[in-house]
Amino acid sequence: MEYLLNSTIIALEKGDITKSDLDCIVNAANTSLLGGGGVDGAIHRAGGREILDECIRIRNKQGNCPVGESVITTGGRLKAKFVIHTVGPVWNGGNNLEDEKLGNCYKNSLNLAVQYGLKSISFPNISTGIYKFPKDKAAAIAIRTVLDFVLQNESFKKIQFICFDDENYNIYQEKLRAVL
Ligand code: AR6
Repeated sequence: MEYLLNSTIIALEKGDITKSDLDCIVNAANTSLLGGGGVDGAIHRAGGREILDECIRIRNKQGNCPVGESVITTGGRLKAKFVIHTVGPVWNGGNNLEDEKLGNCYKNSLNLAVQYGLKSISFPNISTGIYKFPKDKAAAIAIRTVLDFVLQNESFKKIQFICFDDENYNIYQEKLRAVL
């Protein structure tokens, strides 16, 4: 499913983000940047050692990556040239700035992609797996943050939401239909 907002295509896909051929994919990482399960594990497995080596270099330089912030590495063996690693909040009842932190993940990742001159980006459903952020709420934040960004910044050709599970896909489909 694709929509046009200003000059940016907003796309919704179902599937595996490691197969994406966009300029960059976003990883739902953790503060250590050293890999993990879920989409993080899949990206490191598919992209290979080069990604981890760069994560280790970044970590040695700046320490842990704070929640809501993003760093960029090579895409290694992936089709995507770059991976933007962002750290989503763990859901902890909703009164611990979870919404704001999740919005920051999307905003900071988009800003980093712009800094690197990247024209297309693919997002997984950050925090909605192991970190247990409610999917409906997470989708609303992701969509609002991305659309707000696009209304202020025309530099992306394509921004994709890629959903691994049917539940997220159906939620995104409904919400995007309602606003675009
Ligand atoms: N492609 C796209 N989406 C995927 C893929 C894939 N290959 N695999 C899983 N997802 P999660 P989190 C979806 O748990 O909740 C890691 O251990 C999945 O269905 O990967 O942010 C990190 O190191 C879900 O909708 O990330 C952290 O410790 C979404 O990706 C922790 O998990 C996010 O699920 C981060 O937890």
